[in-house]
Formats: sequence, C-alpha cells, structure tokens
Amino acid sequence: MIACEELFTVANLATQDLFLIFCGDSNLALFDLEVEIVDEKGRKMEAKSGFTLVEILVVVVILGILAAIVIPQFTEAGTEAKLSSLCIDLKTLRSQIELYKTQHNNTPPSFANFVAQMTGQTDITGAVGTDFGPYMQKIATNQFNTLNTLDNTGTIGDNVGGWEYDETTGVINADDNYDNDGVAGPDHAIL
Ligand SMILES: [Ca+2]
Ligand SMILES: [Ca+2]
Repeated sequence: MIACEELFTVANLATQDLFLIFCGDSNLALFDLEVEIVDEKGRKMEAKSGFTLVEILVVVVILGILAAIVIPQFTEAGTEAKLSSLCIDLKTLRSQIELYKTQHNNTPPSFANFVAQMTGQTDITGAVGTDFGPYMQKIATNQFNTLNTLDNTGTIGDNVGGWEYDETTGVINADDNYDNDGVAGPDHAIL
C-alpha cells in the first residue's frame, strides 16, 4: 500500500524496478514493488528480457576502451621490470669485471675466455687455477634480446650479443637494439 495522499510521478514502471514516488507532502520515498504489466485487454505481458544489439555493442566498445587503457600499462610495467633487471645485471657485470681486474694485475677478462674466467676459478694470469673467482654463477641474460652472449664489434646496440664487451678496457654495455624513447638509436647504449 502506498501511504501517500497524492501520487505525482512514477518513473520506469517495470517488474521489480526500484522506482521513486514523489508524494504530496514532498517526502521522497523509495519502494521496491512487484508490478505486473498487462495490455489493454488485461492480458499479462512478458517482461522484456535479453539485450539489444545496440546494448551489446555499447558493452563491447566500453570493454575495448578499458582494454586500450589497461593493456599498455601492463606492457609498460613489463618494460620497466626488464629495464630494472638490465641495470642490475650491468651493475653486477661491471663490478665483478672490476674485481677481476684488481686481482689479475689490472687485466680485464679476455673476450675469448670471458665466461670461463668469470664463472670459474683462475690464477693471477687468468689461466684456470684455484686462486681467484668465481665472480658469478653464470653470465646474465639481457632481458631485451634474451641473449647472454658477448659481442666485440665495437658497436653498442647492434643486437649481435647480449652484451658489448671491450677486453682492452673491460667496459661492458647492453647490446640490444630496443628503441622506444623517441630518440633515434638504441635506448640502452648508455646505461
Ligand atoms: Ca654490438
Ligand atoms: Ca632510442
């Protein structure tokens, strides 16, 4: 029963709709009513169910917009994580090469024997021995080209190896050619 003296407006009349009734005393009341819809001859009408094509299209468009917003953020997070790994790996490689140098008469690991000299034990000349090392368990993989090999062509960022290494100076850099910063050239040439 609606305890109102006057009924002005009933909006969105449909089965189980929650609708507003504005009463004469200006009080706003909320009612949850079961409503049976009948046609002009008193026959019960089926409540409309399902979605129209337009409604489905609207949902698809909204999902598309959400995907366009969310997916690039995931991609960006992945790239940031890889860059973080790359920087940590470079820092480790550089510090361990430096340590090797100090223990081997200021001579950096050779290009040819880099893996053996960094992951195995050596004498002071860099030959297999028991005096120094190992300096790392394995050579890290460059997360941007998934390579853990060395290149010594002198070109940083040509994507030949995981790392560009100069055995005369002991300088090591990322050799991937990832380029997404809007500036021409590989982004990780100077890290
Ligand atoms: Ca290179
Ligand atoms: Ca670039």
